Amino acid sequence: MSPLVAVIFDVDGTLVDSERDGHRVAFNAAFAEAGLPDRWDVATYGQLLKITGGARRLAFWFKNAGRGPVEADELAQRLHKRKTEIMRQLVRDGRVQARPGAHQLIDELAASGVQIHVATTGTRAWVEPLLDRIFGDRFHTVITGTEVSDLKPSPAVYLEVLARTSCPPESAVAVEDSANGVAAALAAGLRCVAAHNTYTRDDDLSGAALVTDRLTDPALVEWFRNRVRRAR
Ligand code: XBP
Ligand code: MG
Repeated sequence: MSPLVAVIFDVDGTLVDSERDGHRVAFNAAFAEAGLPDRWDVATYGQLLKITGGARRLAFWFKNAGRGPVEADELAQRLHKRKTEIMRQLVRDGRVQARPGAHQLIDELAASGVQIHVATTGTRAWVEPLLDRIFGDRFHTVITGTEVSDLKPSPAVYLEVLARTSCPPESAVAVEDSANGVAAALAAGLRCVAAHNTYTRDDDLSGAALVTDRLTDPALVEWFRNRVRRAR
């Protein structure tokens, strides 16, 4: 097995618990401000998470509600812009928290000399302040949905990290929480470990080398320790 040189983290649902009390709240606030009756409850939002990317999620919703494709896309773009501003404010207000164990895992990997990167579908305008606020200066390369033309399950965001860091896929591992994320990592040729959460516990994560329900799982910590030791 190739030595572990880099670990690439997903953000939403993996490093932070951001969906239910972050993005969902921001989408609903944007609907309300625009005078629209649409609201996403916790269960509905869970279903919509199958569509990655906030603007694509909105467009899918509006089309499903019977709006024409052009109107749905325009409305989605406009609302997503506002949703992104609201999400930035939620981040500033400290409403999005690290997933338990995220700091410890990052600290241990950093101490072992592994490079740590981020590959997310989310928008850079909220991703950057969020990572700065919660994790500080921990990440070497951060690629977001803003820089790539195709979102997970496309491998584009992972391929971009690998290209920019000149890292071969067999020397890196992705950490994900969802079926779309695992599919994206595997399609980029990466190994992947998955820590699902409430929203993704029924996702098919079987392509991952290890599946757990928490970042604090000793099996996950041990999995990395073994590979880091081998790298040295
Ligand atoms: C996360 C997403 C994102 C967020 C919302 O998926 O799909 O769209 O839900 O962020 P992953 P934006 O964790 O697989 O990267 O509104 O900025 O898109
Ligand atoms: Mg995710």
